[in-house]
Amino acid sequence: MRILVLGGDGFCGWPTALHLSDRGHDVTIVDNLSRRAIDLELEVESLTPIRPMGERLRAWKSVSGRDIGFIRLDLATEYERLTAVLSELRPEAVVHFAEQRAAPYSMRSPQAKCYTVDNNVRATHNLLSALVTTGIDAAVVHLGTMGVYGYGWSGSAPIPEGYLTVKVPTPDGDIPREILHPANPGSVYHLTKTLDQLMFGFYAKNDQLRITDLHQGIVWGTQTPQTVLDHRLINRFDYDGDYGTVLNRFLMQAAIGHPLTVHGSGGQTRAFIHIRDTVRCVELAVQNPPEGPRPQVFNQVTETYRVADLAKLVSEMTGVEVANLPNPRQEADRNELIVCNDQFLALGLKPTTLSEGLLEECTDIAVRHRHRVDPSKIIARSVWRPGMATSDDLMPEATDR
Ligand code: NAD
Ligand code: USQ
Repeated sequence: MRILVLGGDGFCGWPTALHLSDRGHDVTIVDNLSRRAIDLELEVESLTPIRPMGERLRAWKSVSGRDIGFIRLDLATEYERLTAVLSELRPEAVVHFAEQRAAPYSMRSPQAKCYTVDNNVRATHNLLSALVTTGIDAAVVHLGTMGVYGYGWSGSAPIPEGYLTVKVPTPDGDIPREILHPANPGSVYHLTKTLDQLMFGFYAKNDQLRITDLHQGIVWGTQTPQTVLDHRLINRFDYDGDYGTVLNRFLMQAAIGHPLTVHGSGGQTRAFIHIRDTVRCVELAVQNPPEGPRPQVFNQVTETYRVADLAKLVSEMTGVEVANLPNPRQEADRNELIVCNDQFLALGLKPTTLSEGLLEECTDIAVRHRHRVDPSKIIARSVWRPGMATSDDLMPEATDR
């Protein structure tokens, strides 16, 4: 298939582009490289030394013999160019990763809140409108988030895949309806993903766009079978307080002997998926577009864990202590989370579960690149409301180097 990977320079997009190319698809990456620009703004770099896009693509050609195209384009602001690209390439599938994806970054300042809303909402809407304008009937696969459901709203009831069956009371008795699961975002970033859902519903109903929204959990790990083929293909590894996600942060912290930064009690339960499964799930979604007049939602999740239990696991594996820090986020201190993921399992996904081998692989990467860590970037300092407490640096001697 001809596939556009929007956001294909990012943590999930890059390995997905390689995976799809490896499977014989004709892949073009569209990205404005804004994630690299945000690294400059935050004065932090991926723990792994990611190469410039041109070098990445040349490396892929040399190991695989396959070409991946690249178009530098801002999906949120360059609507005319987007329609031109769609008309020229006529993709059969479009995978949409191209949004500002960090919850802490989205809360760090009024400017970051506005940027996240402008960028994400406009990027998604531009894509949908451009597909209608150009008449391209591509399967759209969007990377959404488990966070649209919120945490704790449904207690111990399993979270369904997008739609909830409810009874609507009428004078003639209750009638059953399937509604979009109530949105309960926990950050401005998550809020944008709930808005995406409404746009998908409208464009599926009005224009018959074929859309799959993947409600993905927290992605962990770094490498896939393709990114290990050459050091220039290495995937990015975010460890800083804004973009680093919890399990990768713990593994990196263990590699440098930094106490594991549990926010609050660590009673938060979250859903996880390994990056190897992310790329497989996206391919399954591309191959299985919806048939009906509404978006299809898959929960792209393989396991759930409590943050404190992850910290305990990493601590026992590495001997590094756990630190319970003030939580910079406005979130429940403890929640249950049971998630349905039957659709991907039915499509043949064999989940990669959190195993010591994979944790060690990730720690190895962190150990190999630990000289690149700036310990002053580890503590999460973006707060949900002004005045919320954050921790001081836990390794000030290393920070002052
Ligand atoms: P990332 O920031 O590493 O990658 C996003 C890419 O999109 C970047 O390369 C960025 O430059 C590009 N981009 C952003 N705005 C753009 C625009 N307006 N025009 C063109 N390109 C643009 O993020 P990621 O971790 O790879 O996440 C990808 C997607 O998956 C996001 O939408 C995110 O919400 C979703 N997701 C990620 C995770 C996770 O744990 N990383 C979990 C669930 C869902
Ligand atoms: N946490 C810690 N210590 C840390 C970092 C995080 O205790 O050092 C806690 C947070 O307070 C939170 C949980 O771990 O309770 C998860 O935080 P995270 O940063 O790993 O994940 P999150 O902010 O939810 O965002 C990530 C991605 C986002 C994606 C989301 C999927 O950045 O793009 O949408 O995971 S989900 O969480 O399922 O909504």
